Amino acid sequence: MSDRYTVTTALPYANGPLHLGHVAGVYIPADIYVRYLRANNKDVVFIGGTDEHGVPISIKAKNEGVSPKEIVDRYHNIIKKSLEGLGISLDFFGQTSSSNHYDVATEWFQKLHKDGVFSEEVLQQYYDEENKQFLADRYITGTCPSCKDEGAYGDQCEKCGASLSPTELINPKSALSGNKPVLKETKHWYLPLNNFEPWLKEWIEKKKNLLKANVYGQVRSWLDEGLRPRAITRDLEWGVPVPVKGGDGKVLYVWFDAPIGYVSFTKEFLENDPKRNWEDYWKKDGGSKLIHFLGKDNIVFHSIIFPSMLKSMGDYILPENVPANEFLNLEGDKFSTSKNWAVWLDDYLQDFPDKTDLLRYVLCSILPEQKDADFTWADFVAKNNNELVNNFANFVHRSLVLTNKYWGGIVPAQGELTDFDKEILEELKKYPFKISDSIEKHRYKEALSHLMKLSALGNKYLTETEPWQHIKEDEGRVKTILNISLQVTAALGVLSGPFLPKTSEKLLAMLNLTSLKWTDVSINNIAAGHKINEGVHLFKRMDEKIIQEQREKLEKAKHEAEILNQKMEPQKETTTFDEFQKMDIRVGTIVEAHKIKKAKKLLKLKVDTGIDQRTVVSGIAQFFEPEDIVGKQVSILINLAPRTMLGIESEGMILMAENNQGELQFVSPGSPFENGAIIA
Ligand code: B3M
Ligand code: ZN
Repeated sequence: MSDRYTVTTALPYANGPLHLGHVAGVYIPADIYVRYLRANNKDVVFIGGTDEHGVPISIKAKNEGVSPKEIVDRYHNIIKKSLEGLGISLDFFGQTSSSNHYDVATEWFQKLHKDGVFSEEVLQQYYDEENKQFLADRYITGTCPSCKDEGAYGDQCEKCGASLSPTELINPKSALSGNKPVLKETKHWYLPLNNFEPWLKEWIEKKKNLLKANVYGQVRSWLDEGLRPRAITRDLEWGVPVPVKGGDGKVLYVWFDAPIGYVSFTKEFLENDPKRNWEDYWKKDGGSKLIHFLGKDNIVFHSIIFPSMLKSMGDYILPENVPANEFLNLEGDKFSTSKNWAVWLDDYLQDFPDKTDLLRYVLCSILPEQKDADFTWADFVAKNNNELVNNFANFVHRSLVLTNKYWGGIVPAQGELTDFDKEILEELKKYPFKISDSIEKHRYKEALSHLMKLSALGNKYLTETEPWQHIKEDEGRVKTILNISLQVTAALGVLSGPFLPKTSEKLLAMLNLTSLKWTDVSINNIAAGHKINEGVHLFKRMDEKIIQEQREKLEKAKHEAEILNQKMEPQKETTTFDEFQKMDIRVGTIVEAHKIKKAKKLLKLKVDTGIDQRTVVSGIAQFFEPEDIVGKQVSILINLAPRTMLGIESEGMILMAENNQGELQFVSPGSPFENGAIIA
């Protein structure tokens, strides 16, 4: 292992809080890895932050009537606090809207521009004439050419996942005005990925054995399809301004500036550090290994686009590995912000403030490393009760309690060893290596299962040797058994550190052990004669009613989102009082109602308007039976110009209320009222 590491976590967009999907895909594995490296005395920087550009952020700001900066600061703080709450041990959590980031991204663009890396193209792009704005990415919607979904965006169809360009949309519409956009000429800069293709192919092939199969497969298929130049500028206001001639009114594409954030944040973090220099973590001379943690939708950016940028910068290192994860689902369905189908990290921390290690444990045990995985509350409670309480905490508790009970907390010495004792110690010796090996291969689920097998081994040892049965007749034997149990317990204290940091800390404090290092964990972890402290339960049994409570909470949030998402008809244009006064609306009573042959939707009504009795044809047949509405009081517009429908002259209109589902209700007086009364 080289001794220096630059570890990054993909930067979530700062327009919402984090949910467990983000946490499982990126932060849990990254934090385990970094804690492991630190425990092995490696020199690490662990860098994360929020991605604060891109159209969705501008749209959210516009909808709320606030500045984009206000939005990104708000969510940056929420995200940062929740990650700290979960014990994600990032060294620095930056913002791509910071002035330092603007400086670094500007330098990169200028250098690559000067070196002739980019190509330029003048092209036709959609433009909203009312808002005087080009419509990049999500500012334009329309029908997806692949699946025909009507809600596709200019960069992607969320229904079928197709990646799109705005001109491919059928019936394009501006997300700003709703108008049909026009094509207008504009100039953009491109990163000609095609130029990097031969080099990328070679580089990826060399890494084939190191990369996870899902990552290699995705990169290979991009390369096999052939790379095309990719636009790296946009006609937008919010973003890093394009810092070269002709760049007025344009900004860097969010995906160009965001990965540069890893570099700018490292720089900001180490700015005032007299001992460490940011360049050691990014330039070839420093020899650092760059590891990017991310979800599968970000693979191409970290294994094709950003490496091409790093390579073009000349003296920068390239990613050593890109351990991307698949997606986590929730109770069988995809996490969805818009449908509010999510467990939000900040919510979890509020509901379970003292259960952060439990969440880390559950997420690590189901990490979507090779394929999508599912988080369920039933599994959450079961894992707590069956694995953490019954296995891990139970073993630790028995070792500590018995030592305190028999010898006042003084670690007893080993006597003569039986074959079984030797077997246990032989096994114990292997665990630090097993766990290290899995972590270094980015197999975190497997690493955690080794840890749990070690505590199961300890449990089995105590259960089979039954020291409580022998304390009276053979104290020497019991001393050996407890000594060995405490060797396993101490190993668990250190080896659980990357996965369960708080538990590890508590356990080591109970053992009164501060000096044991990962690299020293073997069979002599705690010395005879050492004084330990009282043992407390590390995990508590959970009531199964939590499952129901949390499921109900999910359903409730989803239902609330459904109501919010119901599309209300947009408000009509302003009218005047005089215009409104022209309508003569009266209370009337339906005195006759008949079906009309060959017209499924229409009823022929006779209405008493207080002035006369007149015929009205009304499109309500699908909702009301004639016999049910005779005698009903309604509102009727009596001065509507007569219209003939199916040969029947209609002399007015019955007012109806219509909801989103197209259901109808009469607009009637609250209690019986005179026919002919004026409604105004
Ligand atoms: N913000 C995309 C995402 O959250 C993007 C990652 C940037 S990493 C440099 O999925
Ligand atoms: Zn589609």
